[in-house]
Amino acid sequence: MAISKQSVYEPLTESTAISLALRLGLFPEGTPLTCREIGDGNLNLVFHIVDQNTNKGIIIKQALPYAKVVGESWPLTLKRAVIESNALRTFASYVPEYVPKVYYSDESLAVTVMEDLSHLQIARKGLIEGKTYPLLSQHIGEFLAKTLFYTSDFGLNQQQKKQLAQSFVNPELCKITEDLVFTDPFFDHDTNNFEEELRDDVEALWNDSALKLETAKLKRKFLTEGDALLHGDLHTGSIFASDEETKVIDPEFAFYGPIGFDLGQFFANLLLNALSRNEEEREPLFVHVEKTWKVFRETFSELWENHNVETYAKVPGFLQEVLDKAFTDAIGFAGCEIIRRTIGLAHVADLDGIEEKEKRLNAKRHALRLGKTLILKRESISEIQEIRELFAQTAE
Ligand code: SR1
Ligand code: MG
Repeated sequence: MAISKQSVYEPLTESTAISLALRLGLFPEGTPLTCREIGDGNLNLVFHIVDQNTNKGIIIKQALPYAKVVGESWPLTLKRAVIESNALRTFASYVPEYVPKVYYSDESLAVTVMEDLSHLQIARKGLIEGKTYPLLSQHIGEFLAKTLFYTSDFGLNQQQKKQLAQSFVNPELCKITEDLVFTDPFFDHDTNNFEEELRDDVEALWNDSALKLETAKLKRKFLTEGDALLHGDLHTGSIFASDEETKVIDPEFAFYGPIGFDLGQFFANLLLNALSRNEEEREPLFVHVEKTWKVFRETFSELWENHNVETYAKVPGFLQEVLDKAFTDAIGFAGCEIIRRTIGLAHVADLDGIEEKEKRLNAKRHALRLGKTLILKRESISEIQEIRELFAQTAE
């Protein structure tokens, strides 16, 4: 679908978003439409447009030329909108059931028009309310195994893979992750944000050279390894869910990176939710971590056996080597994500929303110990069930 004249970027309002939807022919002229800006993320505008007659809607997402969470002082490329719509389309070619349909995208307006998922709930919100989403780990395990396998050198021939990787070079958004996940929280940097009562714990972390060395190794993997097309920001706020359905949204951080990264971010955000719960309510989160890995491993292995285009695929031990590395890296990346969501720039409502101060501070101290342990011990962890043991051991 094309719009008649060349679009010029300007941030949409609720009223110009309706005009755009009509201009695109997504609703017949004269349809009674309502529009609300519902973006609650760190970076973008999100408009929900609904036909009052049918109650059917669409979403128009627009990138702003700066990071909303900080303000206009932090300029940010609009190209991320193209990355996002292309990533959604690429993922849809492998797992259409796990991503919203993209109806239209426009590079100059930095918009992606997509399926309305308002019958689902953002998984972070639901998990904070105590929901468990029984199929979440089955779906995310499959989503990750298929998208990572089919965009890697195991699922694509090397020429196609390199061309795809080229179209997902995403330096500005990767830099956000390099800084906010892998660097700033481990140094006394002005982007950090934590309660003064945590200062001793945070300073201990800044002075821990063993931790810094292991984090440097993980950052290097993120900087240099281009295994497969990643979502790049797979926290529970990037997932819509219900008891039956799961949809992954917001892949504006997509790029070619290490296979374990998305797994690690997802594990971390499940564990951050577990940290916010009372002990007796944590089990569903541990089960999700374990099942995500199990489903990922089984699905990836099945694809490896039946669809691998790499000549060395059948060499005994190669699959195990790839899985072992993804597992170890994922645990380390999870540790970095837990630490940065606790003391870095972008927090999570799971922890910040704990109203009672002592309880919140204790959960955050536990998060810092758990994150550090996952980074330092990742190479000696061989079974996913060990994560729940480390969670318990780092409680006090
Ligand atoms: C300035 S952006 C802060 C965070 O929000 C995004 O969702 C990413 O997680 C990023 O690190
Ligand atoms: Mg996002």
